[in-house]
Amino acid sequence: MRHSLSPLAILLAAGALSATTSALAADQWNLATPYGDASFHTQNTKQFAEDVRKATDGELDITMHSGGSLISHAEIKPSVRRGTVQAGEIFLSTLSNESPIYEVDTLPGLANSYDDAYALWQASKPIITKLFAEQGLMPLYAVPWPSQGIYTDFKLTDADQFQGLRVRAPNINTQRFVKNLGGIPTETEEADIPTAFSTGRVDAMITSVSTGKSMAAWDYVSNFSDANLWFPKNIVFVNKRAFDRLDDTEQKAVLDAAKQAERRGWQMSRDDRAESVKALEAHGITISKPQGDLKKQLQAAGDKLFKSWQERAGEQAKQLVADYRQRQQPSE
Ligand code: PCA
Repeated sequence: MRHSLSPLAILLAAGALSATTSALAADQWNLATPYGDASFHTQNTKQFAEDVRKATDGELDITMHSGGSLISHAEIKPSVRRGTVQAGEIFLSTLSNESPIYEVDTLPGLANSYDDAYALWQASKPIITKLFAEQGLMPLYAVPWPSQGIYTDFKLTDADQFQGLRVRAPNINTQRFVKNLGGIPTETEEADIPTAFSTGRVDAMITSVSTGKSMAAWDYVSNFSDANLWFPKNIVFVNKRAFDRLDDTEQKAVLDAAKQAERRGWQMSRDDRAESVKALEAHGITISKPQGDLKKQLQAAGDKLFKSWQERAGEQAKQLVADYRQRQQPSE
């Protein structure tokens, strides 16, 4: 009988080998992300790895494993905690079962523009850094997806159309939002979207124009309701022990490149949003803003979600929102 090794097992074996044979060789890090090469997030993080390689003359070599090729999304954070891999990228709000803090970038009506989303990240960063530190992790940077909207294979004009509709959702608050509207939420990873539609497991989805484009939404749906729900983020983070093992120059290179990646990533998100809108329209997707009744119904479903969060959120989460309100610009 043949045994095949998983990519992770091969990687671990190779790591053990190089650690014993070449103590003086460059540091090798692995960084796992669930998102594919077509995603601007992945392109940004690849550039981050490249910048670190250049700044350290190859002394810190970060290999990206994209598209969930090494570790599944849910296993990335536990794997970085254990140090199986040194770094990872995840969709931050998938951590909302750990703390209501992780829900703040999926709350309707809180941040409706990139500027707001940035102010919210500035207010969140110290608390999230602390929560990560308690688990031996260190955040490097966070970058938002374009705001979330609703894809359907009909023109969405009234929340009644959600009755019995199976809607793909990428995190808990999106699922709650769908439920508030009378739909049936189904949690599906981004990479599984095409299969979920083609096997008839879902009829509609909530995500960004970027994911709509990279998952070829036009193969399954005809309309995008640009509801501007929220700007959820990806976060890139490292195992703190792995970071502490680096020398000063390498640590500085990582932090500098992270700073640049954050700045570049926010711009890439804006640019990708504009390009994706064009691509969706070129493939025949009709994009509209919710109007009239639908607008009110979405607002009501969102308000309900926000209220329930406020009831569950502790003092720290409430303080975060207060801090955000202070940082928020009057309007974009
Ligand atoms: N794309 C990812 C996360 C949010 C987004 O816009 C997804 O839908 O899974």
